[in-house]
Amino acid sequence: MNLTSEDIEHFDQQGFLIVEQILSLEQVAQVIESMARVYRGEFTLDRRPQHIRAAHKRVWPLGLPDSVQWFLNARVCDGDFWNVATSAEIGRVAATLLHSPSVSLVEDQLLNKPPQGGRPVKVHRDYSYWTFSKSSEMLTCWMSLVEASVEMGTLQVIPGSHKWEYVQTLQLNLMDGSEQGWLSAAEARCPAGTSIELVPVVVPPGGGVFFHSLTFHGSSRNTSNCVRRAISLHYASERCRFDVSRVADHLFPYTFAGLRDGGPLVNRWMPQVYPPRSSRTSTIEK
Ligand SMILES: O=C(O)CCC(=O)C(=O)O
Repeated sequence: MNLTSEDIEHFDQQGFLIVEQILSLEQVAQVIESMARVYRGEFTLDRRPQHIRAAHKRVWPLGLPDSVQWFLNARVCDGDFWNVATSAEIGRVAATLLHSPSVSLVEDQLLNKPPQGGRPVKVHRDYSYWTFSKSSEMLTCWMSLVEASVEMGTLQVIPGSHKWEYVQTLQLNLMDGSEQGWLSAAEARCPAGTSIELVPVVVPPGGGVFFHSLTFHGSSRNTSNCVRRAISLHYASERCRFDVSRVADHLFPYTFAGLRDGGPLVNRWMPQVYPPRSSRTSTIEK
């Protein structure tokens, strides 16, 4: 993936960049296979601490039966998915778009949306779930594993919305899934005189979108007969700093182990993926 200066400028101005091919078709096939296994609760290399594994023998996806089956942090449970999620190549693109010398991977998601009416995901900003970082210099790489279309309920982004006012609000009902109020979070922040435009991410399998953590995005109903399969990876720039006061009610508190308040967001579960650690000995502390 080679980015042009126009690509970087587009990301800076619009808050997103659609890329036709991020994963190869071979990688897509492998990820689909690993995903099916992870959804069955079968893992190749479970990196969770022993006490967490003992307490949570089964790991269920979040969501309703007909909403996105939201499986968070699969990399921590599964070795195959760890390898995909920690790709230095995707990390390099994330670092370039964030204008950061390095990036760490702070979260990942498996995102199967059921066919024949799978519910919409309300429009939201990812940073509102990541206030454990004092900075919003973070981004998401969302990748489709199928031929993505509006009919399938592909992701849609709102251009320029990363520059709109930010007010910390946690939307807890992202997947409860009616069309009503689908856009309400964006409508509340849209500057007067600006109309909301939605850009659907229509890409072949392996394609996707990089978008800023403040870019509003969501997805509509899957009206097709096929499962809409997707994954997303979430990165923090080197300038992000840990805010320990924000993790009290986080779903996966152990993933913050060893992080120092005000220190970099890098530990064994949130690895620096670019540059790979072997080629760079330490993260710069500022
Ligand atoms: O896949 C979807 O429909 C929503 C994904 C999403 O919101 C995300 O990856 O941040």
